[in-house]
Amino acid sequence: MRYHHFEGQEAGQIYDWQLIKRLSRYLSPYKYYFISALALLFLGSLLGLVGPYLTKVAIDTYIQQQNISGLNFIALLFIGVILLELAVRYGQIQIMQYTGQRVMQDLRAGLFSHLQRMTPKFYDKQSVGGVMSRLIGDIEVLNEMVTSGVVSMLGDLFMLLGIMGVLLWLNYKLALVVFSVLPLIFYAAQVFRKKVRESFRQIRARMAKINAFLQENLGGMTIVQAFCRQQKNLEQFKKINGDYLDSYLKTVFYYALFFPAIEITTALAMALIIWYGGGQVLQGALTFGVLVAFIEYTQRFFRPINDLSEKYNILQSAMAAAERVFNLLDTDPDISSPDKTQELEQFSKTIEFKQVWFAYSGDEHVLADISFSISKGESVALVGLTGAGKTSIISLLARFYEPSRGQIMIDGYDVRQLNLKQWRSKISLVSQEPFLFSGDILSNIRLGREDISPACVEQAAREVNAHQFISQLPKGYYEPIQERGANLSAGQRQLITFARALVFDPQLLILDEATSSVDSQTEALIQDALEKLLRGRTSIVIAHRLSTIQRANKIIVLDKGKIVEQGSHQELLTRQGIYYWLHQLQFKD
Ligand code: M5T
Ligand code: MG
Repeated sequence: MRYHHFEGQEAGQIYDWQLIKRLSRYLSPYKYYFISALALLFLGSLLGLVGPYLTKVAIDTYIQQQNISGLNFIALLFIGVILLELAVRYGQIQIMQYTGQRVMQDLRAGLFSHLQRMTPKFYDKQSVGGVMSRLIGDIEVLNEMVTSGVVSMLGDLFMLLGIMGVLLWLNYKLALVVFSVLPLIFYAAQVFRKKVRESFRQIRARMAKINAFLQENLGGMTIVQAFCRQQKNLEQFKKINGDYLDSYLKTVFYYALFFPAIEITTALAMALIIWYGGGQVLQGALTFGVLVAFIEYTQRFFRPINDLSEKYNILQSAMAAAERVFNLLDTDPDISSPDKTQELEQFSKTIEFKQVWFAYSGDEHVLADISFSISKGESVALVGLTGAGKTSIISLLARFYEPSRGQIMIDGYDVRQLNLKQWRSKISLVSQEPFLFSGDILSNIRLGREDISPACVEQAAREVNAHQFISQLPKGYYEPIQERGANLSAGQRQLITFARALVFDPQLLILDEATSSVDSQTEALIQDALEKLLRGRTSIVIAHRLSTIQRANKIIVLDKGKIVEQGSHQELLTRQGIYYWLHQLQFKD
């Protein structure tokens, strides 16, 4: 289901209703909490109606009769009712907050788990900051709505109806006089609603923009500073920051108009009561107590209306937030396991690319008619200039993207038929940019697989020559790693990702060799590590280092998304084609 931006107001209501219905589904696990909170809310409102009536009784009955003990009783009752109301409201707030927090917790977890299913294609288009603002900001706004906004709106509404009922019961003529100002209020509220709605949508969207901008620029601060982009960035930031302010001020403007309008209407109602009601009292048609009760009730009557518009503020921004959250939840991952999957316990024969075409977007093909095969135990090297499409090939194999034409067959099954999780678990991927998470070295190598013992981790690290530098760190394998591995060198990060690939003992190793230049000693370590990593393993290697390439069973040479040569090192050299030329280039230095 999609939510569109409706122009008309009626459509807006239907639309809000859909969102509220969908939100309330998240309430169902906590429905008993919610129901008891509602019950308390109504009870609280009911108790709130009692005070003015007690005042009326005190004036009209006990003061009239000069009954001191009766007055004492009323005063005590008054205090008792207020204390009870306090207790009820306390309970209501506690339960409501608890429920709201649980719902938000569920929603946040649901959103995160959904985000984990999204493919790179999604993240290519979305800014991390924008997604973050949905996870944190939008859900916070929703939280506000659940805990205070909507629910107290119900209470307010109940209170309004209650007061109207009591007023009519006390004196219907005076009540009608008071109600005569209501059309004014409804009109003001209507205009206000319409205006504020759009600005709230704008506010949320602009906040997301600010988030996205911050996310990107804080992440790339080194580059910003290195290229002296600060001034330029600041200007950009000032611009989006200013846009945000503008839309915020717009709502402030409507508020600044609306609240005084309500105040004036309240004053008008009061004046009417004093004028008409006072006249009635003089004529003896109304008791003094009823007049006082009317004044008190009228004050209580307009207070919720004031509140209602305050709450409306929250509801508006919550609807805008809900819309964005649900839109995100409704974006299906474009790649997932099929309903009926082909189980593949063991990769045992071949991987085959059959006339595969691929475009990241539209029909700008970055891969054209790619066909090759790898048998189990073979090592295949992909070679080609930058941008030739090497990384794209392995992204397809790991099913991060879907080919636009052609098939990728694993042991004779289309990769699309396979259970996605099972297929990925057979692969260890060492990506071109080594990515480390915050945590320690140990957790970065075994990535949450607690069944892999520290001893195993150490063995893998020794194997890929990472143990040496790790053991020199103050805390060894428990040395904390900062976000993205900022406290390690590029070469060290690479060795850790090798250890990670090895410790999972994959049936297929995919290695996108980083081209980062490291010192010759590290280079030798990496070289050696690579050899051990690839030994006897089915692997696809995007290789830049000659020795890695030479050792491959098959070398596939790519140029502008096409396979131009294929064969062993010797075969390709004798052909004297592109490979030969690349080889010559490397040998020169
Ligand atoms: C091949 C384009 C890129 C290039 C071509 C990753 C990525 C690439 N491209 C996109 O449009 N969107 C993307 O997300 O695809 O790119 P590659 O496969 O990454 O090339 P490579 O791995 O052979 O290059 P390199 O530099 O890693 O050796 O035209 O614009
Ligand atoms: Mg690449």
